[in-house]
Amino acid sequence: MKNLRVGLIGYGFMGRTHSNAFRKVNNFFDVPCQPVLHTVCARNAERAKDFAAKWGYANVETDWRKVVESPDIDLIDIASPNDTHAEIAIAAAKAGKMVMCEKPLGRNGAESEAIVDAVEQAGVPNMVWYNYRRVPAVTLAKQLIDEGRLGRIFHYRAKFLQDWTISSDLPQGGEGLWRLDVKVAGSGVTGDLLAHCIDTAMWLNGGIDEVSAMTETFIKARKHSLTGEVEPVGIDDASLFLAKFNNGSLATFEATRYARGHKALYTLEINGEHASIMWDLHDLHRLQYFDHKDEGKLRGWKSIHITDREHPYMSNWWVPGLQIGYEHTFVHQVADFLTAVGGGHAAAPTFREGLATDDVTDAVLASAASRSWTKVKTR
Ligand code: SOE
Repeated sequence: MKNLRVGLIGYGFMGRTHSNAFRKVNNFFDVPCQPVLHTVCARNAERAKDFAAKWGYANVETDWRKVVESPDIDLIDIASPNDTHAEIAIAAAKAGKMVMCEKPLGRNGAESEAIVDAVEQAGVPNMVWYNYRRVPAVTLAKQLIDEGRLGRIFHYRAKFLQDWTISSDLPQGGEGLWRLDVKVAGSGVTGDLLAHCIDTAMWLNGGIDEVSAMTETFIKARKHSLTGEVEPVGIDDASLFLAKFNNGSLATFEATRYARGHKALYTLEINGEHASIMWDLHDLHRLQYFDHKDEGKLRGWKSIHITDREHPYMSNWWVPGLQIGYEHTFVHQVADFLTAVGGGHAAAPTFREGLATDDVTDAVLASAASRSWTKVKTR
């Protein structure tokens, strides 16, 4: 089996989810390559060393350019803050490396377009870590839709609710809080949370044609962790939008970090002509399914426990009835990436698909700013 030497840039929460996936994938999936944790790169050398020791990286580096240029690295995995994605991804592509990148791909469509151009010109495999596609229940939803079981789709409804930024004492910027700094993040919940909902939605139900959005920044100024000054907040704290899909179906999307009591509640519902689907991240191993074709007196919502061998990915894990969780979605993503690369195929979601999501988030922000319906850019 071929070794695939990984250079990880960034060691935060996402660096951990990715590292765990690289380590586990060969234990559970028959894939053509074996990821080797070659180098972890981050600005803080001491913490990078601790991370390397904990996760098994052989080397530590503080300059990402050295990792990108190293002939000993095959794959650059970008898990650093959003403002670093474009520069690293473009350099990695030019160096002929495979590139994986955390979501959102860029801080906006223009940045993502430059990244897409770079990987497509270089012809290197690439993938964005939109991990929720790889929740077995969500993958099953995709199969059911593609099999035509829902028939014509009328409605799509998605929400991603959190509550961790309600306190006005919470600073913006710096490690752990860069998601609140618009210069680093690009946007607030639109790029951080709605991007997940949009990626899943377009995968399940096709492209989005136009949107009408409303955003709000509830806390207008916060102390910046790096400058110590109270500075205006440029991110959206909440973002809601109506959308029309290319297939004619209507949608509502909502994301906020101000829904007290909700830590990471991603839910989606799809209503078709024949059947409906509901899914909830807090109960991620279940798919709620209603089929109008069922016999009348027994017709009702089914709660399908997605743990059987015929469910997506599940034959690779334990035995029927035993469920898996959040971290496994990243293992699935690595497994799919390695299988695709081994077979000479593109691994979805490609950077081009990541760009399509950023085009929608751009339209959402533009619509909120102009208070009008806005077409999503077509490419
Ligand atoms: C934000 O809190 C966050 O960590 C996102 O950045 C992730 O993409 C999401 O999956 C969970 O929430």
